[in-house]
Amino acid sequence: MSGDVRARLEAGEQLVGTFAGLRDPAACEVLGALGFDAVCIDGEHGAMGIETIERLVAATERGGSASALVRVAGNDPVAIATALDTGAAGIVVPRVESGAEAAAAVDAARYPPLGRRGIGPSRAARYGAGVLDYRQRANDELLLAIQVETWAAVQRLDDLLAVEGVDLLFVGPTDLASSMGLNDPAGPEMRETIAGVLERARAAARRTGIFAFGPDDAADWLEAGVNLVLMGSDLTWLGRGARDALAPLRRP
Ligand code: 3PY
Repeated sequence: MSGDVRARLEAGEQLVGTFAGLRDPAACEVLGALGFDAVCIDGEHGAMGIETIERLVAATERGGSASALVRVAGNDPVAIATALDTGAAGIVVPRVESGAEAAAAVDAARYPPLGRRGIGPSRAARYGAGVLDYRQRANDELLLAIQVETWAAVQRLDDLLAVEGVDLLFVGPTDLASSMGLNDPAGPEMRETIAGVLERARAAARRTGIFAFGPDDAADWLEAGVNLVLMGSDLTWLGRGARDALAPLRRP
């Protein structure tokens, strides 16, 4: 499987990753070689199918320094199982809003007795050659993160926190702000709401994660003790890099 992100988080490391939304494996290979701890392939937004996701997981591994995570399209057992079967080190499940939904994610992501994931000897298990070893290690090693990104989830946070088998609560500030009717995902009201979520998760001995818009934002969340910060995406870096390179050439 693609890296040891869960073990590192459990050992107390704070990790920094980024999202991948481009469908060319070269993007993940580059990101995977830059020193990020994780590349999270985004199967939720954009037109990305499972064949592409599998290629991007392999490309991230080729990069050599990052674990490959997959944000699945939704809290769906097929999406979760096929994402893990690619060999990803873990998954991020978007828009989880209740204890029952968190339990469904566990059910789909974990092998019995914790869940009901089916044995599919695919890339994760070396196409069958490593199936017994993988089956034995998967429940202990794969990261299951659920996203808290709606006001309904914040209101039911205690129910989410009570579900065994979830490793990490990952805050999505943009969607959370949107569901609260706020425009600025980095404004003071959001900061306060998010700080409350992080504190309650920590009090329940759960690890936390968050999306950061850039390095300053990421540094603030690391300082605040967040365990996994996923900062920007390949598209962010492409856009910002090109804009910054062009800007001095266009000055009057
Ligand atoms: C959010 O900010 O809502 C996210 O889910 C980040 O990808």
